[in-house]
This record gives sequence, C-alpha cells and structure tokens, in this order.
Amino acid sequence: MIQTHYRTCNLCEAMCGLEIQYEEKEVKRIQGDKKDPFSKGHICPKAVALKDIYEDPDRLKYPLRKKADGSWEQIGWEEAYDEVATRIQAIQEKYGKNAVGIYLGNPNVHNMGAMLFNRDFIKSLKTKNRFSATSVDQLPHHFAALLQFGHYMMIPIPDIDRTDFLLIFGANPLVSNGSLMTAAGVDRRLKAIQERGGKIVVIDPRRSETAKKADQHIFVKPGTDALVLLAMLHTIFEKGWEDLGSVAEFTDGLAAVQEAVQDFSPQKVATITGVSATEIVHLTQAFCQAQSAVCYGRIGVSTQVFGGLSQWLINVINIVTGNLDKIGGAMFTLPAFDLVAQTGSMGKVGAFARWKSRVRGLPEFGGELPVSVLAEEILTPGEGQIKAMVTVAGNPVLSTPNGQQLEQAFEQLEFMVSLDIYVNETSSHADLILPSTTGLETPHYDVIFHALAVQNTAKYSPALFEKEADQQHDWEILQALTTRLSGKPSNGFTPDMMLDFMLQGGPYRKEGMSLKKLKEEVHGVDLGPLKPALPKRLFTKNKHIQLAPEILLNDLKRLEDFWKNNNPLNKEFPFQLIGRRQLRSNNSWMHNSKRLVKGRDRCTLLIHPNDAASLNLENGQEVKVSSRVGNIQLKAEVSDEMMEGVVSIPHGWGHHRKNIKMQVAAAHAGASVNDLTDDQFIDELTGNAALCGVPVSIKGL
Ligand SMILES: Nc1nc2c(c(=O)[nH]1)N[C@H]1C(S)=C(S)[C@@H](COP(=O)(O)OP(=O)(O)OC[C@H]3O[C@@H](n4cnc5c(=O)[nH]c(N)nc54)[C@H](O)[C@@H]3O)O[C@H]1N2
Ligand SMILES: Nc1nc2c(c(=O)[nH]1)N[C@H]1C(S)=C(S)[C@@H](COP(=O)(O)OP(=O)(O)OC[C@H]3O[C@@H](n4cnc5c(=O)[nH]c(N)nc54)[C@H](O)[C@@H]3O)O[C@H]1N2
Ligand code: SF4
Ligand SMILES: [Mo]
Repeated sequence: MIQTHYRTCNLCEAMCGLEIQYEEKEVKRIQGDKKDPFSKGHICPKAVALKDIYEDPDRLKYPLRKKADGSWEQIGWEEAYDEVATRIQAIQEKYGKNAVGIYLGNPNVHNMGAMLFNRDFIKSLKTKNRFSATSVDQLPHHFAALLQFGHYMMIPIPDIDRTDFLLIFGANPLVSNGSLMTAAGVDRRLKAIQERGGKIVVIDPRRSETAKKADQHIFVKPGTDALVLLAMLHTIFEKGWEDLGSVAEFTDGLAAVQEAVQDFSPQKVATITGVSATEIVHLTQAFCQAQSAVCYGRIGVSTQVFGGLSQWLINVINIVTGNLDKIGGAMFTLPAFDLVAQTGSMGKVGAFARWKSRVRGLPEFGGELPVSVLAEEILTPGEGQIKAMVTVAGNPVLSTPNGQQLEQAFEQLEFMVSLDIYVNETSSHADLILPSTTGLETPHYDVIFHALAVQNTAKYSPALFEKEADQQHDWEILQALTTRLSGKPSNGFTPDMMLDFMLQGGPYRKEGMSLKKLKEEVHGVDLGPLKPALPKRLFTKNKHIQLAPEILLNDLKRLEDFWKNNNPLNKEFPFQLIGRRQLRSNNSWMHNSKRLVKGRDRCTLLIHPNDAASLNLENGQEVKVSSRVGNIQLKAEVSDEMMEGVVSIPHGWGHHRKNIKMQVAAAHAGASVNDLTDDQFIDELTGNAALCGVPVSIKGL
C-alpha cells in the first residue's frame, strides 16, 4: 500500500517541506509539501536525490577497516569502536592530547543527532586541534556577531518577506537557495519584493542567476567589497543620512565609525573596486531612502581576504541606517530550540584567540583553528604535531584550500578515522570508516537553520525508514566513541529527549511547545514573522551594540596596505579566480546521483570573451589553470556573465582521485578548484580561507 510521509529536507539550508510517497522500503515519489507553513510546496532537484542516496549501492552501512594491501574489510561495530579508542589513546599517550585533530564537515549542521552529540565527543578528545568547514565558510559572520552583539550566533537575518530594498553582496540565493538566510522558495520571496514595488541590487563579479533577476547588478572586483562598503558609509555620513532609529540608545561607537570611514570616499575606491563613484552614491541614496532596507552578504564576501571587515561593515550599514532590528531590515530570530539563549554564556566575548595554531600562530575562534592550517600542523614536525585525524561528515580534500597538500598530509598520519557514508577523496585515506544512517533513515529537527530563518517556524520529521539492524545513527557512533574515550558511561539521553527538553524550556513553552506537539503537526508549526528583539537579546557586557570594535577598526590599515602595495595580482598570475554554486551539486558529496550529474559537463572555467580573445581561447577549449599551489585542467566556457579579469570554477568536483568508491561521481570527475586555492591566502583577521579572488594564470591547451 502506498503511504505518505512528511519531512524537512536536510540537504541545504532552505528547510523545504517534502511529501514523500512510499511503499514498504521504496520511495515512489518526492514532491514539495504545499501545507508546510514555511516552504509552501517549494523544492529543488536535489530533494529527489534523497531517494538516490538511500538506494545508492556505493553508500556504506557497516564499518570498514583498511588492510595492509589497501583493500577494505567489513568489521563489527564493537571491534571498530574499540580499535578507534585504543589507537587514539595510544597516540595521545605517546605524543600528547593535541596530537589528535578533528574536522567537522557541513552535513553535521544538517543532522540533529550529530549536532547534539558532537560536543561531548569533541570534549572527550581533549585536543586544541579542532577544525571545521566554518573557516571555509561563515566564520567572518560569527566574528562580527560576537564582537558586535556579544554572541557568535547572533547573526542578523534579512527580513526579505517585508523589505523594500535588498542589497546583496556575494550571494546567489536563486542557486544556493539562501544561506544564513533560510528562505525556502527564495525565488517566490524575491519576486514578491519586486511585485510590491521594492528593489533588489546585486554586487558580484559575475552576473549570477540572482543578478539577472535583480533590478540592478553591479560588477565588483573580487576582494574589494570592504572598500565599497566603506565608501557607502562615507557617503552616508557626508550627506548626514545616518539615523540609527530604535537602536540609537544602546549603540556605542558611532563617532569612531564616522571617523574611520572619512578617508574612503567613493572617488578614492572607484578604480580599485571597479564600481564608479556615481554608482556608489546612487546606491547609497536608494538604500537610505527606502522605507526599509537590508544589506546582506554571504560566501563571496565571507571567503575572501577581507571577510571579517566585510561582514562587520554590512552590519554597520544596517545599523547606521536604522535598519537593524527593524521590520524589513536585518532582524534576529526566536527559534523554538533557542541555541543562542542556551549557549549564551559560552558564546560571549572572549571566545577568541585563547590559543594559537602551533606553526603559523593563527588564533582559535569558538574553540576552532582555521582549517587552512590543518595540513601544516600535520606536516611540520615538532611537539604538538598532529599524528591522528578524525573527520566527521567532512570532505576537506575537496573542500578546503590546497587539497593536494592535505592529501599528502593525511597519508603521513599514524591513524585516521572517518565518520562518513562513502569511501571518498577524504575517507579513502582513513584506516577505519564508520558509516552512519543518513537522510531518510534519520529523525530530524533543524537545530541550526530554524535559528537562521526568515520566519519563525518549527518542524519535526520522524525517520521515514527504520535503519537496518546493524546500522548506527551518527549520534550512536559519537556516543559509543565518547564513552570509550572519556571512560564515563553515557547518560542515556537520546536526541529526541534532548530536543524535547529544549523545546519545553524554550521561548514557546507558554504555547505548549513540545516534541509531542510537533509530532502531531506533521507539516510544521508557524511561529510568526521575525520580531524586534533588542536590546534584550544582546549578549555584550554593557548590553549595547558595539559599532566599532577596536580589532576591526585596526584591520582597516591592512585593507589599505593590501590594495595599495600588495595587490596580489601580478604578471605570473594575472586573473582572479572565484567560485560558483550549482543547483544540482551540494558541495562535494552528491555527485554519485545519476540524475544530478547527467547532461553537459558543468565543471568549467567561465571566462569573459575579451579575456578569452586575449588568450586565443575558444569556447569549449581545454585549458590549464595554475596558481601558486598547483594546476588543473578543464574546459573553458566563454561568457560575458563574467567581469573582465575574473574567472569562475565551481567547487566540489575532482572525483578522479585514486581509491574512491563512488562510481557515478568518478565517471563525472571534473577538477577540484581547491587544488588551486591557497592555504596561505586567508583573511588574516579571522583566519577564514580566501577562496574568492585567488590569483591564477590560464593557458589554452
Ligand atoms: N573553493 C571553494 N571551496 C569551498 C566552498 C566554495 O564556495 N568554494 N564552499 C565551502 C563551504 S560553504 C562549505 S560548507 C564546505 C563544505 O565542506 P565539507 O563539509 O568538508 O564538504 P562536503 O562536501 O559537505 O562533505 C560532506 C561529507 O559528509 C559526508 N556525509 C553526507 N551525509 C552524511 C551523514 O549523514 N553522516 C555522515 N557521517 N557523513 C555524511 C559526505 O559523504 C562527505 O564526505 O566547502 C567549502 N569549500
Ligand atoms: N545548489 C547548492 N546549494 C547550496 C550549496 C551547494 O553546494 N549547492 N551549498 C550550501 C552551502 S554549504 C552554502 S555556505 C551556501 C552558500 O550560499 P551563497 O553564498 O548564496 O553561495 P554562492 O552561490 O556560492 O554565491 C556566492 C556569490 O559570490 C560571488 N562572489 C565571489 N567572489 C566575490 C567577491 O569578492 N565579492 C562579491 N561581492 N561577490 C563575490 C560569486 O560570484 C557568487 O555569485 O549555499 C548552500 N546551498
Ligand atoms: S532547496 Fe535545499 S532544502 Fe529545498 S529541496 Fe532543495 S536541497 Fe532540499
Ligand atoms: Mo557552507
């Protein structure tokens, strides 16, 4: 008999509601759940691939151990857990606690069990060598949030359903489906802005899918956004357009910001940024004159040399124009599982630079070191060298800068274990792989993305399919390892118990919020639009917004010096490389779904016609792209979408690596852009990798 199951898609940040028809253990159909109060029926092509992942013959279900000849043997769970614990403990006894490193990948934040059980596991490792995908992604957002609002998770969310003016720097929500702005059906929401007479402006070195639909697109040279933002602020103060609105009473540092931006006139930054002074002034004026407006910046301004400065200045623009904590501006969420309130004490100012990386001396943030230093921490001998690695749902060989160096580093380890569902570019280097259930086999509540959504909603998804007798959930694997490493018995909590505890003690307790309630409301519960929340929700010491933290002001000098003296482009590497997301990819790990990789080769180098002409390149020609750290080959795709001097390659490809066991992906290998990105090219302030604006050269083959 065909039955229907409702759940939230856990693949990207959009949290689309799914309606799944199934019969016994077979998925018959996946479509959007029109009754989901948040997504209202929206889905993208990746949702259907949940079926492919569930059925994928290459997906692992039981522990694997590498034999001396490099082949894999299946072993039992108890044996695997014991071996991992024994090997880690032996290495820590011999070399010290920090000899074990851990890397957490992106799917952790899309997995309730992992979110709730990773903390104790990490603690049980007692190492300072912790890494995650945060430092190739949103670290600058956390950095600005911590310094300005007192908590690293106090990230302002654009209230796009009510705004009159959306200014986007370096995000492409029509493809990414929205990020640090969970907004299922973002196309509908963007269209609605225009239908109610509002405007969308996109600032991007590529005329992206979103830019094409916007009212205006402005090309900007990669890595120079901070200068555009400074010039906008300069204009605001020069014209006297600043008006802090409701936050004026509890905002510190206005005069300091005003002074800091004085030198950055639109005329001064025009040549470096590629944005004319007139454009900057017009844009600023339109932003200030709108009833409500919000400036939003994502990956393009986060994963660049001035990521920290950019995210800070974006907050500053929202604040000084009175658009922070205002309807239609940048607002804070109030999720039913209230991570911000619960972790308040941990997230306060001070969670930065408590220790530094051994080799390069980069500061930790929130207990993590930048992943750009991971390879050198493994490769550089001396006390504190990493000798063993644990990866949890991460593929840093394809996702972090200088992937080839990291591969070499992994080969040198004494021990490595990967909690992963595939033998892929990273886990193939491990001695043991511990695979968990995934997707349709897991119960889900979005602990993270409800907290970053444009509307407050709550939804619980039970597992669709029972796991097989011998399969383990991520949280069960983490718990088994934690008890062995810590020597303490488990407290017996399950993710459901912890979730219920948080829901019943959360901000909607008076409304009877509980797991039982969510289990009854299969489509999810609407908790209403975002509401003003300040100053109550601030975590800064004096409960004021900090407009001008000193450490950020001080970084302005680096910005000026960089573009004056050290502009990274030179004769050897004259082009700037940026990335691009693709609708049918999800970072590096969904290319084993046939329906997602079919069709033309999508791992191409986009290049402007004038640049192609100057290099004598034809559309479709094979090219070699080189950077300081390596080179790759792929096809050129000539397109005036690109700004001149800038080229784009999507990330997550490069499945030609030896020893991986993903047949479909290997047949659509592509090349890895992170064999070009540089572990030394970073935002020195936050430690985030600079994946955008990497200097490269191009040669036709
Ligand atoms: N050049 C460039 N590089 C980038 C980016 C870019 O824009 N440009 N983007 C960056 C960003 S934003 C991110 S978030 C990172 C992502 O970086 P990573 O998180 O390191 O990479 P993913 O491709 O998401 O790899 C996820 C891994 O988890 C495994 N997995 C999937 N589901 C499960 C599960 O349920 N349980 C377990 N245990 N494992 C699972 C997959 O098999 C895969 O190995 O990449 C970054 N890298
Ligand atoms: N389909 C799909 N969806 C995804 C993912 C995926 O892999 N595939 N990944 C998910 C993840 S992990 C994340 S973090 C989000 C990211 O979500 P988004 O931030 O929306 O991601 P991108 O589409 O990479 O958009 C980044 C934009 O920045 C531009 N850019 C590059 N350099 C610069 C610069 O220097 N300045 C400016 N102003 N712009 C620049 C690029 O051209 C691009 O259009 O997407 C999520 N959603
Ligand atoms: S947009 Fe994201 S959440 Fe929605 S169906 Fe696609 S992958 Fe899933
Ligand atoms: Mo990400």
